[in-house]
Amino acid sequence: MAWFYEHYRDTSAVGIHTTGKLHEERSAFQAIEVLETKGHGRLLTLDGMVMLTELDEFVYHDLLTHVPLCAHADPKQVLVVGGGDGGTVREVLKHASVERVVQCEIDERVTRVCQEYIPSVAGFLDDPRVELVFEDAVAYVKRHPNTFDAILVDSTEPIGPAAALFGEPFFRDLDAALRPGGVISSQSESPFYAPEVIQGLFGAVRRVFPEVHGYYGVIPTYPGGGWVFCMASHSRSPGDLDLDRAAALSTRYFSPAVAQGAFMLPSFVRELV
Ligand code: AG3
Repeated sequence: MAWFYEHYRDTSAVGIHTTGKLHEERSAFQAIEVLETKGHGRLLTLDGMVMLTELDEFVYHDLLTHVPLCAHADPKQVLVVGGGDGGTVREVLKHASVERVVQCEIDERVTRVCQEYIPSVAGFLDDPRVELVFEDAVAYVKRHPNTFDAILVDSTEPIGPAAALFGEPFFRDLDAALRPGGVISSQSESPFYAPEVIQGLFGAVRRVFPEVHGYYGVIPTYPGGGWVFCMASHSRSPGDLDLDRAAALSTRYFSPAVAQGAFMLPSFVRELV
């Protein structure tokens, strides 16, 4: 039995006990692997980095999705940037107000592989409200001004094509793609191992949006475990969270208390956002 390790910045490693390889390929964009594990269900890696395990993906997908959607007054049109595994879309679909969710993923192979091997995550993409787009979200967003109520940035590490998803020009385009009252969220990396990525991202977002709020959760299979998220808009703040809607969702991590508590940041995280 082999162990999978993601070595992080030559500083630490996440280790997961694997029991077999279900799939391995090199797409036009990256190496894609799905591994069976002893205690984490199935594991998806891209270029050797953990994207999700079935054990803990719910924490990440709940936070990225339900926090901004519950802060929005009435989200109908939602865009997921990246997120090719379908986990964010699965959570978006839990919101009764949502009429359409577009998943814009650059690498179609990620979605197809997850549909085949990780149906607990990708098995909701055939819902009639879902539209799958396979192209670089940087270009897609530019062509869709004033379209979405919420845009959820489910990116990989800021390397290669994903690097653009952490910069000010992209957030300006997201702002233009939002309808009035719109809100965005973005996964924002590890405060232990990538503090400068967090600072860079929040700095860029603050130059575009007046309301910018960091929140935090623990995803054990990501480097360092603790993980930061960003919510931004022109008008919506944590005080606008609809706690009744939060309570009505069927979720394993998210709850009204979590919706509010996630914004209560440890001091060393507060300094970064
Ligand atoms: N998005 C990737 C988060 C970053 C993980 N980083 C790492 N393992 N070094 C997750 C995609 C889930 N939809």
